[in-house]
Amino acid sequence: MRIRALLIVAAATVATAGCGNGEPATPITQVTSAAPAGEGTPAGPDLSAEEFTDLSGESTVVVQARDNSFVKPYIEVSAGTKVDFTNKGRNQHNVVPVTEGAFAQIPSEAFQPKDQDAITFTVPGDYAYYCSLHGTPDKGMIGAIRVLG
Ligand SMILES: [Cu+2]
Repeated sequence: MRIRALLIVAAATVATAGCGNGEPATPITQVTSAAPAGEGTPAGPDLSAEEFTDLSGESTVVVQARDNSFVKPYIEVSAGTKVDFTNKGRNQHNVVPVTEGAFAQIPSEAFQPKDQDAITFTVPGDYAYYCSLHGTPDKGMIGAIRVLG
């Protein structure tokens, strides 16, 4: 009897949770979409001349942060690939998308030496990033993930 009563309470809670104030629930996803190029897009690196290492077909790939560069800096992956950013350096780094909000940035507090943080890229597009401690959006410690459709 006691268990059944608890289940009923739980079901009632679930039923009301979604419609509290009438606003649609906002899905939380790590990767939203690559912002379209054009007005309002911050200046990023020109990727047209860069050689991208083809890692398509892998479910997980690793990008190392060293002192002070990303290895490999330009990679091509399939949609849905998990990219493990690993700090192999002796200094803290960070991973900041050039297009704000293109993906969740990895702050330096979470990217000390030996730290690893994964970002799964699901939406095709180019995701340029940089370490703001050792670079700018188009110079220094920079890289890009090209997500294929
Ligand atoms: Cu850095």
